[in-house]
Amino acid sequence: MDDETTPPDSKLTRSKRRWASEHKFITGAPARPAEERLPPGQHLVRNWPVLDLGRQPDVSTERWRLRIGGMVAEPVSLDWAAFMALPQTQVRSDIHCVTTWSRYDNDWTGVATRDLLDLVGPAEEATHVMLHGYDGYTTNVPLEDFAAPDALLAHGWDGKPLTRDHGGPVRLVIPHLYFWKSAKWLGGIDFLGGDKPGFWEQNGYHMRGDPWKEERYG
Ligand SMILES: Nc1nc2c(c(=O)[nH]1)N[C@H]1C(S)=C(S)[C@@H](COP(=O)(O)O)O[C@H]1N2
Ligand SMILES: [Mo]
Repeated sequence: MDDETTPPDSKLTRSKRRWASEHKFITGAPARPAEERLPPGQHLVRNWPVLDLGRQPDVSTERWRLRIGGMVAEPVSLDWAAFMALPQTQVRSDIHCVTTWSRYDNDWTGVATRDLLDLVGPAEEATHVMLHGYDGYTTNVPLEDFAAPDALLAHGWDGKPLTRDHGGPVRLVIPHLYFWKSAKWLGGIDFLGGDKPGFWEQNGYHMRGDPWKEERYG
């Protein structure tokens, strides 16, 4: 091979290639072409509707804990200080709700799911996670979707603490799936060796929920 035309295969170039394939460090611009930004059957809203089971638990940051367990090397229970001491990430992303509204350009602050995965070390056999809300809500997500580079556990929106009606103090945000997968008032994450339906999934919603494939109902 000719050194002039072959790029050097250093550790850094390998890392950079991986970052490029993962779209790492992209914080704003959507990766999809503009005409594909709005998934089929969706319409844009400017407001931010509130949807939940009708119970909005009042969880202070003093009382809040995040329990992570199941198929992980290091099960943990994080209090607020431990959670806020993790690396902090900012992501701008769009919301797509299965009830057909979408909302563009939401500025989230929180902990990237990837940084959480580094902390707990999922077992090789783990394939899915079950998210638990303080209101008793559950929803299941494939581990690969949970680990998406723009997925995060958000405690801030638009530069302010996430309000209680939208799931504060901490909610999940997985932008590339319908919003019912983004559990509000997040209190627990269980790593599983297989798929299991959560609340809406038991009631007919899709196990994965990709808006671009219109995976609304199972
Ligand atoms: N804990 C919890 N999380 C939840 C829900 C819920 O009822 N409880 N509803 C889901 C649904 S169906 C949607 S569309 C979004 C709504 O989030 P929002 O009220 O911030 O718009 O939260 C999702 N996460
Ligand atoms: Mo929803």
